[in-house]
Amino acid sequence: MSLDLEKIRGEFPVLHQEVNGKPLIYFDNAATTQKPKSVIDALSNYYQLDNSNIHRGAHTLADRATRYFEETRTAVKAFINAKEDNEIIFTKGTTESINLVAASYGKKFLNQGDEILISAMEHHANIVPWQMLCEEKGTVLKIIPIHDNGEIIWEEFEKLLSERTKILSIVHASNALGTINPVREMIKAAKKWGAIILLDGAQSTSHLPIDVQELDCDFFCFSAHKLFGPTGLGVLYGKRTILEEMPPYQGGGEMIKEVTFEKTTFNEIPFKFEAGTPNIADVIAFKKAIEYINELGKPVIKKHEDGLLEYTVGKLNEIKGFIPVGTAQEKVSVISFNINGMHPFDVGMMLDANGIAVRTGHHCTQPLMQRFGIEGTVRASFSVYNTQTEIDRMVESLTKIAKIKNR
Ligand code: C6P
Repeated sequence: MSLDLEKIRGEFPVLHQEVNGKPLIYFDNAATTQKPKSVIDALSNYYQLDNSNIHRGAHTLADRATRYFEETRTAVKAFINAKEDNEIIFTKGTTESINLVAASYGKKFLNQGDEILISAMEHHANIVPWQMLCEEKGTVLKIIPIHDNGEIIWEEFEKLLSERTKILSIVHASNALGTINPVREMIKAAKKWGAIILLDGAQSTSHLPIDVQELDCDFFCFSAHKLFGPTGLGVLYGKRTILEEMPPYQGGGEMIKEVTFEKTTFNEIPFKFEAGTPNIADVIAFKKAIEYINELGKPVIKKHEDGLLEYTVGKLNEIKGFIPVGTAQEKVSVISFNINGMHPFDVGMMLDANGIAVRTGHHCTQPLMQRFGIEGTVRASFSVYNTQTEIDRMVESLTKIAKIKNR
């Protein structure tokens, strides 16, 4: 099945505007995707019709809002094929999900000398929480090195595994390079040593089918805003048996069973990890984003994006001065590059002057940029609503930009 791009584009109001006098071309989807009308309407409808606090009120609106909220949890469970609803915890985003695991699981189960394994291509969200834990507990952070094409060096990964490896926390798809890591094989290898696995699915969940049971990961994290959902909302999936053993992350309302001044007992999962009034409207609207993806079908979306990626790489390789960064075999639709002799920020500004939105800089992966000996890159990342015509316009602009320094 191929996509009806005109219809799809019609569902995203933000795309239909001019920027700097040119029709907007939005190629910053790895930062955040645009939102379809169904998601925007769900947000507005919630505030117009259902606004209420959840899990507590004994009135109709509260019941309705609670039901809608919990329906999203069930939809997320199905979306990533978790076993149970209570394995789905709503957070602020991938960042908070990883912080929750580091702070809760890490504090309880990790000890001095234990090792946490991450890769050289991690986002800061999958580096800093572990570093903070290492400071506190004397655990050790180990880094899996990568090849020049942006793939992990398998032999080095295997060498780093030992009985000291307590956590493997790895990005499923790199935001800065696009690399899809061989997580199935990595999980199998790390499990042999008894490690707990966390997958950072921030960039994979919108492109790849996710089956947490088949993957056999212990934790899986992603952000709603990168898959057509609202900002400020994320998911932490955790295996029930592990979540039940973990102490709460934050204290407050909702996460308790009983409070006295002497002692507090905690609620069941997932509520134990959802202290305070949650992001009700965004959770409810997120169900529409999941439905949107399910209706189109991830394989169809991925095929479209793969086609765009291949087409772009072919065209950009023809530009004198084009330097790709990250050329792994398996990639999501992210293309990172530099133009010889030019600062990525300047390239980004010139593209913006033509209405083309890309991200420039280190993409919150400073150690990765250091690995490549660069300050940053220009990053174009595609989504389901992007077209070949838009790519042609970017290529045309970049050809002119590159000529400034590469005649
Ligand atoms: N990457 C990008 O432009 P939050 O900010 O919590 O929703 O997601 C953090 C995060 C974690 N891991 C990966 C692989 C990510 O790509 C991101 C977010 C955005 O690449 C914003 S820095």
